[in-house]
Amino acid sequence: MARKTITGIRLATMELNMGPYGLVDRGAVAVEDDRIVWAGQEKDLPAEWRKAEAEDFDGRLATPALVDCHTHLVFGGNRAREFEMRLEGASYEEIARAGGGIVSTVSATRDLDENQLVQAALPRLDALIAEGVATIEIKSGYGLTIEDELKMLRTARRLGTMRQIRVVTSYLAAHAVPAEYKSHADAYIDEVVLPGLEAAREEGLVDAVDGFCEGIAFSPEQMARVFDRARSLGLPVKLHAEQLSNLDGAKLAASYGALSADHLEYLDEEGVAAMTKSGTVAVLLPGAFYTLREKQAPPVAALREAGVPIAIATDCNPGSSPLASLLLTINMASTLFRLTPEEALAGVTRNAARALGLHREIGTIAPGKRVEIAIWDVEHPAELAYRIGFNPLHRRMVEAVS
Ligand code: DI6
Ligand code: FE
Repeated sequence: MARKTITGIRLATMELNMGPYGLVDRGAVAVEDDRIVWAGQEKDLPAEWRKAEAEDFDGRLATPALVDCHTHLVFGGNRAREFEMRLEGASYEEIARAGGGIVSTVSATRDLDENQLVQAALPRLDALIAEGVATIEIKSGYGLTIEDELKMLRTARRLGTMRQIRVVTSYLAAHAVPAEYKSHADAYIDEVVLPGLEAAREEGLVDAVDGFCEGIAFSPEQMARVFDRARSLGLPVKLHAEQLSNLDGAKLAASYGALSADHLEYLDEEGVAAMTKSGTVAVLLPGAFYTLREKQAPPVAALREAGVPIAIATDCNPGSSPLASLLLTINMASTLFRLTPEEALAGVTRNAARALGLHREIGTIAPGKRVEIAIWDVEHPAELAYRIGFNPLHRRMVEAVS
């Protein structure tokens, strides 16, 4: 049994009901193998632990390792030309309807094999790891054939074996209607989305089922058909909802007990109420809001008031959020959405873990949780939200099961 202590740290445990950030000055953590067994003030460290091997961090800040709970990390090509077109006046929706947008990344992704997709995704993954990320969610959704969706999910799983990081996958074949099914979205669902889900499930490639509920993608009725199949397979669901307009996607997701509803710029009061009731996490994506120069911010005050857990994520993707920095995302969530730095940090730790259904395992520093801790060269946790383009990570501590 590997026992050790971590001392000389200022602990932002991010535990609820422990005051701001769950802060413990002059803190210490005791670990056994891959589990935290004790956390508190160093002076209270139980006697049995005082003889254990100790690693001292000179007063640095410790937080739970970060969780990026919404990414499209695996894709081919890039969309810099589309970025230029938007700057020349075209809107995201116009580009999508003209066959650009998501569908253009689909061609670039279909052209790559699994090895090439791994090579394309690794630099983005490494950038996130360098900022203390230890869990990442990765979606499919740029393949849109059964084989290409499976290829994306296999790539995601493989990335999880190449680095010390937990990869959680979401099946997102209902991301866009591919050109070969133009105006035949229902046939696409029947012939690709549903059988692909069965195949991916069979191969152990799916942790959750996602969709894009929007005028340029799938209707709530169509998403309900996908969610029915997820339910019959025992898979949790989540949804890109209310990003560009309000189709009551969050209500639909909540009615299936969704883990999360994501984006939510156009969420209304009824949607907030439905999410409150189902315990669905609101995943806010300031990178997409910023990139698309969206004017309407998600209803943060209403979510806060209703007690809906708020997570934030990079949404790393080649179109609406070419962002591979979770630290910058924290800053954007505070500046653009007015999340407090404490809410923003909870959004990439405790609540992001909840959005993935992993809140019993990770997301706070507390007995029973896994040893996934980030040590930072800062004094106060608010510095993580306040700085821009600065990475103060000192150490990402991830104890693998031995
Ligand atoms: N909403 C988004 O912001 C991403 N997917 C989605 O459903 C964008 C994906 C892309 O533009 O490639
Ligand atoms: Fe997304």
